[in-house]
Amino acid sequence: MRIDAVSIFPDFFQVLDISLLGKAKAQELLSVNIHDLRDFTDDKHRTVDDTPFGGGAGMLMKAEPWGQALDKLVDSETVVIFPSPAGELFKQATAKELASAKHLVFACGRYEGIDQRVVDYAGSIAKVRLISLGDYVLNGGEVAAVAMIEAIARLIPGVIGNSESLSEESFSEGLLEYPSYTKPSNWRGMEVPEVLLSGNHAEIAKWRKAKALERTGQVRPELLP
Ligand code: 6GU
Repeated sequence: MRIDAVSIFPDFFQVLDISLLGKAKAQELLSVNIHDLRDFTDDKHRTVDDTPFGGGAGMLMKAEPWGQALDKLVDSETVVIFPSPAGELFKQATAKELASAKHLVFACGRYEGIDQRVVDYAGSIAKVRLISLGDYVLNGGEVAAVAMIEAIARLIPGVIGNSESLSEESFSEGLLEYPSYTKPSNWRGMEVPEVLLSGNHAEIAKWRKAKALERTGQVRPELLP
């Protein structure tokens, strides 16, 4: 998979060079390319924002730098993602869907957002998704894009190296993950649940399922079947 991200703060994406994604890139399963939106301006001040028609607080991102960036990066096989609190919710199912794409472009807005015609134009040359990380407001799309890229990239076949850890994690069966323990079996007076020390795999699986259901019911009851 190829991922491009466009932003006025390319440094936000440096964290992607750490660990998992570093491995994915080393295995050549993924290439990530970060672009500075200001490189797509032609004026001396490298202007990317302007005041909104109709008035209102704050600045909007102007269309043409985005137009130039999209023209360079997008083809008909691209999925263009606009991180936005006004978008559909990003879920594990969204990550799975996007993990099979050939090419993703993340268009990261700042300020009060991007001129709507950029989204409409992107939709005329490629598939477009407006995607939100959750019901709260971030200062820009970069942190959301980094989170989405990590969630997507670890699902690319071959990246994680242990497909069982994918099938047993939270959301893989629509439930939150059961609690886990490692050595020592007694830590500061707290014991590991005895069934986990029993070696009885059927009983352990039963216990884990019950704990996953219990935890999901307590904190995310809307996820229960
Ligand atoms: Cl994707 N962008 C911004 N700016 N804020 C958000 C978000 C995205 N998701 C939740 N809040």
